[in-house]
Amino acid sequence: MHHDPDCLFCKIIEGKIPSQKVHEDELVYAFKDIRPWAPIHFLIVPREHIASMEQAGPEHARLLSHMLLLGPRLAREQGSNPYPDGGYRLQINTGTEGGQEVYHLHMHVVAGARPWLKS
Ligand code: DGP
Repeated sequence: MHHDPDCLFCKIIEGKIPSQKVHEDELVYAFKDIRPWAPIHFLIVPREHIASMEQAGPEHARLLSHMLLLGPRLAREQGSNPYPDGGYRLQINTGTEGGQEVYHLHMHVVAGARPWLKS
């Protein structure tokens, strides 16, 4: 499995940098975002170092479907309000104009507020 010793999220997955774990399994590690946008905000990160969605291919289909299906389950476990009045946001930022800061693929799971709606 590809690993980058200089990558922040690889270091978090290895436990070299502390994090608040939400979930882990053989494919992913999930932990709370250090700068939350909402009361519930965590990241689902593949154990394999894939820089972004631009490097993802058909060989990652199982991983990507796992991430997508895990997001809602973990959002509910973390206390997201029930659908349809509650809900959650699943977001993968990609590249500079996509707002990506950390170049290790990750999916944001955000719930418990609607910071994206202007009030
Ligand atoms: P993005 O912009 O999609 O690349 O989001 C990267 C997120 O990673 C950002 O919301 C903040 C979070 N983050 C950055 N450094 C750390 C860290 O050291 N620990 C944790 N828990 N989160 C981090």
